[in-house]
Amino acid sequence: MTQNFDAIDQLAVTTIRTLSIDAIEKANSGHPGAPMGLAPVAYLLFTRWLKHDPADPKWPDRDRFVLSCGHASMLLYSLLHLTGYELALDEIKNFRQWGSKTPGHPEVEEVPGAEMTTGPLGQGCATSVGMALAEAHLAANFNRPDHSIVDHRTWVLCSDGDLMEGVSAEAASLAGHLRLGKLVWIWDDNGITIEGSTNLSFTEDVPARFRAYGWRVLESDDGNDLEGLATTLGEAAASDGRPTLVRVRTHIAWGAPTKQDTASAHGSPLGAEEVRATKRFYGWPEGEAFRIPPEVGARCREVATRGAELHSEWQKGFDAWTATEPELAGEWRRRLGKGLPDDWAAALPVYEADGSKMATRAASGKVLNAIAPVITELVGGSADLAPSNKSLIDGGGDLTSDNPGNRNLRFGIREHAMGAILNGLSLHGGVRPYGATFLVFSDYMRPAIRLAALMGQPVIYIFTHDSVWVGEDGPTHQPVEHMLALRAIPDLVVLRPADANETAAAWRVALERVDGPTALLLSRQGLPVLEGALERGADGVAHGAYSIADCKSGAPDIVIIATGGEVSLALEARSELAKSAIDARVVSMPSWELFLDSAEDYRNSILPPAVPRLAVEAGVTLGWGDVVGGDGAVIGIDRFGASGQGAEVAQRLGLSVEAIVARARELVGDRA
Ligand SMILES: Cc1ncc(C[n+]2csc(CCOP(=O)(O)OP(=O)(O)O)c2C)c(N)n1
Repeated sequence: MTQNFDAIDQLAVTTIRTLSIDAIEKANSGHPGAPMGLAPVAYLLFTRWLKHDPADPKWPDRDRFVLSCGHASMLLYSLLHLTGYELALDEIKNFRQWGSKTPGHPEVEEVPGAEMTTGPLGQGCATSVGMALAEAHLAANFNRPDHSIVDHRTWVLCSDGDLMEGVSAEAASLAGHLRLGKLVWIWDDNGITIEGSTNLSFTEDVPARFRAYGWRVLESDDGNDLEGLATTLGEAAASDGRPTLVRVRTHIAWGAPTKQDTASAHGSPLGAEEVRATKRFYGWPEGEAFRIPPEVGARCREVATRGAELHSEWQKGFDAWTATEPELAGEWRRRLGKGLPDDWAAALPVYEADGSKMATRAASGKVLNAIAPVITELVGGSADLAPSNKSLIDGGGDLTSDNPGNRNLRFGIREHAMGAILNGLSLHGGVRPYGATFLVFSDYMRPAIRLAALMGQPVIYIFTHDSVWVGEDGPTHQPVEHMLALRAIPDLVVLRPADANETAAAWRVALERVDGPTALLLSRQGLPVLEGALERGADGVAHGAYSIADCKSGAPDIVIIATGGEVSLALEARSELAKSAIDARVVSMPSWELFLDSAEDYRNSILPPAVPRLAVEAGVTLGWGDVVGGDGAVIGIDRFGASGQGAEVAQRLGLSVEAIVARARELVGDRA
């Protein structure tokens, strides 16, 4: 099929190239090479294949487009501007400047039309798998024989660096397994990275690797041949049931006389001389910057017209579907609006403090299963630790290629991809994703967790086996620095509940959060159901900390602050201290972030400024100094753990009732 390209299309491609060059030149910063090489395929995608409506970048049934090689941001901004998104030319002239809508790398909240924040290579590719999964899952649950309200593709532009990163390999493996047929990655095979030729470090047979994952691979040998590229993209758009990798051979900085095919064109402006020579080569006025020929503007804006038509066609179908499926439509609206069902919290289980013990991971599993029938958008799974993480939805079924509507995801041992896929599920909308593994392996997910926080995505992490009480598996499996490491991520809420009731409250906080991720840190070992946690825990957890056992008199002699499993130790210590007339308050502090967010009056009521404080947590002490203040003390673990029985390891590393009592006595002045 011939695609009828004319001189205006060629001119449009050159416009994308020169806009990118000019913006980078003006900013004196940026990456011109990739936009120059990728302009033809990206132009085709945006104008002929991508289903999108520039007037409504949030149209739920739009195709998702991810620029995984975020350093090529000017390519995206040029296309968004030309095709009619709310991104003025002045924004492009302000590329990379404070407050502009054209940040150095695309940022989802800042750039209308950016589906996600990219820049860390590999993340976009892996995240796209979550978007495609969400599409398949929602299509299975919401489409009806006469109405397809969910039917779109997920497209990715990626670079060598994206495909070198392990996270893209993990995600591609899973995408092939799940046969995500509407997923297309377009690989900018330009053979150049920052240090030079890819021959330095990347000589594997990438197409063979992807075929082995179960992908279809298409190849286009000339990244400047619009006709050839269009044929290939057309094939890519026609799914054969497998995800598709399109390898496009391009030239970095195509047209730059001395910089084409060199690493120097990757990440620096071309320079005035080279810009003039490049424009001369393109047949472009040398002296004019940010030039958009009117016929190019008009041609590109046809996308907006076509997009509006596609959107309104979809809307008609959606309205008809709404009329025949009112209940389903209500559910759709609720889910897309990120609202929880009315009265959902009534489903949360409650536990009596009857002396029984329950690991908080077990409590979490019970909470999940109690709310899953009500909160139907909950979809998730574990990186092969579901039995330990208690993360399966009973009766939810495995989400497979044959049953994409099911709710239990089997991520395999792919924590990093799991993190990114959770982001993709969340960014897509319509589902509420959670992922689980041991806390110690949260390190394997950290880049994706950081992006979830940066993008404000309400992903839920279930991190179990949260301390040295893991025991016999030894220091490789015993987290010590992880709580602090997670707390260090801005906008991530970290919650370490002390018992079953606090666990339910922590889930509540996580579910009610719509603008950022939440990590639930849960114990492997059984923990007593604590008195007071049911009555005051729900509110207390939401405030980040509360007094779970107060002093007997008006003011405490000491406040003992603890988190998770250490709260019950602190409570025992309080009873011991009472024997020597030391009147202690125990504060359960499941979340630093929420506590710091609480009103100052509340904080002072929980931690009265004049009272000495002792913090107890089975992790590194770094950071606790700020909580206890200069006169306070911290009991923690500033070393790796050790193999042995959990309770013994903890005891030997200094976490015991006796140790807490002794330190508390020191702080208040020995009264024994
Ligand atoms: C995870 C990660 N590591 C390193 C970088 C820094 N970096 C930016 S681009 C790039 C590689 C550039 O090569 P390629 O991906 O082929 O892009 P091209 O040179 O073709 O533009 C690197 C190492 C990054 N952005 N993300």
